[in-house]
Amino acid sequence: MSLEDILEKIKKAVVNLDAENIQRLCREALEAGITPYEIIMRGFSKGLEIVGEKYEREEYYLAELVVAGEVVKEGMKILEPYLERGEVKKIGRVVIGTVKGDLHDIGKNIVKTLLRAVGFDVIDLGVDVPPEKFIEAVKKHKPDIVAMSALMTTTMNEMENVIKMLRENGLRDKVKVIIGGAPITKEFAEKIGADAAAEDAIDGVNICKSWVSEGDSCVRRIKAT
Ligand code: B12
Repeated sequence: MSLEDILEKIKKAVVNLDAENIQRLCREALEAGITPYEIIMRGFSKGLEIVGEKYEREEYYLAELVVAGEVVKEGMKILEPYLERGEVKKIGRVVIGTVKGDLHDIGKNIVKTLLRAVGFDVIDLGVDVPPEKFIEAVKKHKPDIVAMSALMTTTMNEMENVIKMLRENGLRDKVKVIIGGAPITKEFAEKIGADAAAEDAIDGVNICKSWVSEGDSCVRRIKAT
């Protein structure tokens, strides 16, 4: 079986809500030398895209969205140990969360795992995070970066509320703000005063890395612990 075939099978397992075979397919893919990232981007994400389209066409309903999410989570359990590199030198600290009203966390969790893999200390606030909780976490953990995820056009505006509240609390110039999620664009990031919008998880991780390695004025390197 070619590498393309294996990735195609993983994509189809997500679309067909095949929780039974997803872990076996992920193991096969890793054994064949496919990277966890390729499995995520070309298998899981492509599959979830199709699930979303089916939902829009009313071929799938909420129950199927839930199961598709679970299938990916099962698959991620196999990939995560390959993404976590154990003891790595800490290069910075990120507070991450999915904004208020939004329960989507698959993308946010991928970003978290990759950030940890490259050496960030990541504080995950979870889903449906109100602006006050982001502010509280910034005060408490003093991160270099605040990262927010939103998957719905109806919740993305919450990101602006977090940025406004950072400003009101005199914290905006102490952190970089990166946003991501399917509906997020660079134009939106500019409009709401975020520092960057990520196209995907890797783009986001690269942007965060560039901020800490640039030694940006508001980015404080934390000591390896
Ligand atoms: C799975 C899913 C669910 C699952 C979520 C499970 C979970 N634990 O996350 C469940 C069933 C809970 C769900 C619920 C709902 N969903 Co839903 N869901 C999806 C689906 C199919 C996939 C989302 C996903 O995980 N994609 C894969 C990940 C990997 O992609 P991603 O999140 O975009 O993340 C990538 C990048 O964007 C980036 N990224 C993401 N966040 C961040 C953050 C940072 C900082 C960075 C750097 C990068 C980054 O990195 C990731 C990897 O590259 C999408 C369809 C779609 N095409 O997106 C609909 C979709 C998002 N859902 C939708 C809807 C309507 C709903 C519901 C309202 C349905 C309902 N009637 O109840 C509810 C809302 C619940 C709520 N309050 O949040 C709509 C949203 C439409 C809109 N208004 O914009 C979509 C687009 C489906 C559709 N086509 O209509 N959903």
